[in-house]
Amino acid sequence: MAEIAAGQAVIELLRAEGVEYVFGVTGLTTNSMVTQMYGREDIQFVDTRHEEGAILMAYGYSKSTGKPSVCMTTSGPGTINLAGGMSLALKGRAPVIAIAGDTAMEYIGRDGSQAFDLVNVFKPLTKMAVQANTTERVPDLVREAFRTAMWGKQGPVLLDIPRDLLDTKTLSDEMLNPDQYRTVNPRTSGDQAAVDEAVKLLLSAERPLLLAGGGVVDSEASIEAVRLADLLDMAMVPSYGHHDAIPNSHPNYIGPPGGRGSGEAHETMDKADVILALGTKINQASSSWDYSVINQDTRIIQIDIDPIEIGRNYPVSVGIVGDAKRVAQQLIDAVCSISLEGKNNKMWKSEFQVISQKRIRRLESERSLSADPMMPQQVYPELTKALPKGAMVTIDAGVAPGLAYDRIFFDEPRTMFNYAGQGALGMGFSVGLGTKLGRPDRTAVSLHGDGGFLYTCGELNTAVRHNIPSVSIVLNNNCMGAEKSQQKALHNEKFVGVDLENPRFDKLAEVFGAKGYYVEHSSEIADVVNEAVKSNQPSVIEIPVQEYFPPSAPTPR
Ligand SMILES: Cc1ncc(C[n+]2csc(CCOP(=O)(O)OP(=O)(O)O)c2C)c(N)n1
Ligand SMILES: [Mg+2]
Repeated sequence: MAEIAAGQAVIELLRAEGVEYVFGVTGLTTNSMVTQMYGREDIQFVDTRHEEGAILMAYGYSKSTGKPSVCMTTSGPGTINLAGGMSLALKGRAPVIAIAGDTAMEYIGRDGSQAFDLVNVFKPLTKMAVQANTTERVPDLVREAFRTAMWGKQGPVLLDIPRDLLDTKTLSDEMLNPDQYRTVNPRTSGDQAAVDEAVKLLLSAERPLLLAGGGVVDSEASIEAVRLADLLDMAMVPSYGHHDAIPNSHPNYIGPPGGRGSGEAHETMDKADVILALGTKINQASSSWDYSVINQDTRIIQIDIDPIEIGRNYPVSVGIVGDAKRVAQQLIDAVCSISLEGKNNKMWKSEFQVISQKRIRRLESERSLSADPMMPQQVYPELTKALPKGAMVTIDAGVAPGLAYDRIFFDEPRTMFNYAGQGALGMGFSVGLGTKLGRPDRTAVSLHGDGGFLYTCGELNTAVRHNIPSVSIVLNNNCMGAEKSQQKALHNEKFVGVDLENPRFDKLAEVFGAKGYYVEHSSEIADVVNEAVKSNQPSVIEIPVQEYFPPSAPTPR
């Protein structure tokens, strides 16, 4: 490559990775890069109204596509504003690359204006946080950022570039393709002896259960997971937050575990004699990490790309390090080499199908609810009617949106997005926008409480300017319900900081130039959601709902 402006070289390095959007807010220190996107169609700067919105959108983009995403922020406060979203990207295993323009080298380490030790601020929140120290190193460090974000268990990276390394500088770089500097689509096979041992255990099982985790989504192993479950009559349960790992309409599907999941999933997990934990660390929310859900006698086969996760939370009978898709295929091959039909566990299948039907009946019984304002449960069957195939749903924290865990059915991977064990209220709106930018062919819906929606709803302005037609549903119970329920149960109803007075969210949307809808009757929900989707404009639907604090899903112990 001929000598070009160093800022332009950074943009070309991003283009080599196929980056189409850079999310961020401008600042003096990034202008040499940002202005290089002027007038370009192949790469656009999505300017948000706050850096947190930028990184949350990047997160949604990565999770909906499986591709790396990029945000670009300025020195000090601009980049520090990424911390919340960065911690979500770490917990949610999203390859988000944050390029931070820093102050010039001469202001670092002497309390210069906006100078902070960003590398150390972000070290615990990233897979790698590094500062460039010469202009010539920048291309290699950009490649290192993508390599790090994408290998193994994916995650975020911070690349700090002091502005004087780019401003007025030029670079020439031999532009490499990603497959020249990192493994693209890497598939690590599992140890064959361990695979054979796992198959022996699976074939001896009478009540096998597949626990499908985020690794199944990340490695696109859903088809193999279902094939295994079919071959061995395994009950299927997703790990909490990864309900889209396996099709929820499959006859072997039970329901999600977790406090906001289903007691029926817990009941089935408890009965299993062998659990095949595929692509999962067996997260805390799925099992509480005790024996209240998983039976102490149950034998566990665990498959994870990250060796540190094997046996970390439960003792395993067989542990296999590898890519979920590749190892699942190895298991299928090994089962079929013994018997092409696999092994039927008919009695178990009829037993777990009775349990899954119990869940369906429990959810159906909620259809007879009626109240004014409506109960939040009433929203879900109506919303489900309106969701087209492959719709992506982002669930914010909060008790009313949290009812979605047990009540929305996911049939395709990369359609469910949540706070991923990071737990931040308010992530939903911007993440939902990012999913829509990533997959414009799919409908994107985000579910919020009234508390969570105001966190980043300033990005309604970004949605309108950049024409991102996501549909946001605000379940308004006029309180921080999840916390009010705690103060009610554990603190003698001394309510502090939990009752809210809100603006009308539909009117707020209209002020921003988005569509606003207000729905008081459950029978209108499906039509309004359909209308919002058809409008192809950013839309906010406010639904007033009762305060309702459901008990946690029951556990066997
Ligand atoms: C960043 C952050 N701050 C605070 C909390 C604690 N928190 C969890 S849920 C919640 C209230 C949610 O209220 P709302 O969004 O209205 O949903 P609701 O529970 O009322 O349905 C709060 C304050 C959190 N999880 N994350
Ligand atoms: Mg609320």
